[in-house]
Amino acid sequence: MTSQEIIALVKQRNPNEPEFLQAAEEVILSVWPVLERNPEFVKLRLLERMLEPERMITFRVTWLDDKNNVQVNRGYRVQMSSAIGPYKGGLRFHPSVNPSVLKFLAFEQIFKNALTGIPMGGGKGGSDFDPKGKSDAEVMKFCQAFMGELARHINHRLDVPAGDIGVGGREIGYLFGAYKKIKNEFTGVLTGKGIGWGGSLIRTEATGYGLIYFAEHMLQEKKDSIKGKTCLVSGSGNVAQYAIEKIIHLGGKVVTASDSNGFIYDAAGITQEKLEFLKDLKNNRRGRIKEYADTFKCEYQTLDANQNQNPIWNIKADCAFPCATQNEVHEKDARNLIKNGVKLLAEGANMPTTIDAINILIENGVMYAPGKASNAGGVATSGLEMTQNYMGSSWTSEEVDAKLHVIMKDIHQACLDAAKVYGKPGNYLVGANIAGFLKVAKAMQAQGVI
Ligand code: NDP
Ligand code: 2IT
Repeated sequence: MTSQEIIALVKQRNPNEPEFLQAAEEVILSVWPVLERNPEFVKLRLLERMLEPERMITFRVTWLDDKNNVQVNRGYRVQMSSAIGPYKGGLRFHPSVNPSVLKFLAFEQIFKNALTGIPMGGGKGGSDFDPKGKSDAEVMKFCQAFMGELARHINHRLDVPAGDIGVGGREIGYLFGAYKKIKNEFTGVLTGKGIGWGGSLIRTEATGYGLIYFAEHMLQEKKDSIKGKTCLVSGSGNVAQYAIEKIIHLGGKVVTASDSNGFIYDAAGITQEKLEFLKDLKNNRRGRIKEYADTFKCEYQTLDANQNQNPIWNIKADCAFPCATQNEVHEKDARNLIKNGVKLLAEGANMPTTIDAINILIENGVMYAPGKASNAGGVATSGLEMTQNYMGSSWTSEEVDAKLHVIMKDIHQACLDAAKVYGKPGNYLVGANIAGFLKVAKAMQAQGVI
């Protein structure tokens, strides 16, 4: 079989799933040299097996809103791969959630989790439920109804969900409470739990902090650092907030942040004080980012999600960190980033950069880190939360942060090593895909045809 034949097969088996095909094609092409060197992997059809979810659950979620109207949503859990550990990955609540989006996320998660060095398989789930504009009571009722079904399919040794877009501390609390009530057991079945009831210190910060630790290692390869760099960040949720915070800690300047309505351009830089305002705005008051621009008198521009160009990437800067959602950096954006002097793009979101945009960045010598490597700090710290739950004790912030540091450093090195062995030195995309793939492939080979 050739790589193009496998791509054709995936297309034929998964029609109308553009995001899944995009993620699949990227991995198939970059790991192909590994298959050429290991005919046994081809014979065992390891890649085709990884591209087929081990199990995928779709279910109805029915709940009553505040006006006592019946609401119907769709829930999912994609249990993609358990080759190296229990299924692990977040839950996304967003109206755009569908099988294609969740399969792409679950597929990426296989390789990301393998890169962390912690034994975790790949999974993802969620719902087309939109938490925006819903009361706390409605979110709670939805979470309870969602868990009413999901609880049958997960447990702390089998499948451990966590947060993602639209699922943060509030939702994890309601989901955990519902699970505990249904199963009559207190276990670490979810990660991202509150401190004091099984959560890990630093899990909230981990994805954003880990992203910047990873970027700092990339810059060190060029004898450079984040200090003094002007940075573009998109999004203003969990990942964006803590990426901004770590850039500030390390002496860099962040000039942008966004939500699905628009973005702010604060040329003076987001300070820790302004960031605290943003956290309160987004996490507690659940407001729109325009309020930041109104309060701090900086520029604000609305965004049109249907355009294949995003003006946030057309600002003079040194580094770019997309931290909102998939396909938010297009071909034209990549050209704008290069024109504006950007030398590094590291993904906080999952698959925020289109394949064409990635190729343009790499061809033009921009250091590019794929999310499955650079945003792995979140799930890695979820892995640390699981370990603490199994042990029945917890580590200090300093201990967890130190472990996160080591994990990001090791992932960075694993990417560089694999890229070098396969003749693409410095190519983090190829390195991440190959290093993750090899670990999972060897486990599948050892476990037989299942
Ligand atoms: P949040 O829900 O906390 O924040 C998401 C942010 O992105 C919000 O600012 C949101 O704006 C914006 N956004 C979401 N969807 C869109 C869209 N379709 N168009 C424009 N803006 C959008 O999510 P997270 O910060 O947790 O996740 C952000 C990204 O990081 C996702 O790709 C996620 O998969 C990835 N990720 C998350 C990890 C985690 O630990 N949380 C770990 C690794 C990756 P608005 O408020 O208007 O919706
Ligand atoms: O995309 C991701 O890695 C996450 N949303 C975090 C998953 C997790 O299990 O912590």
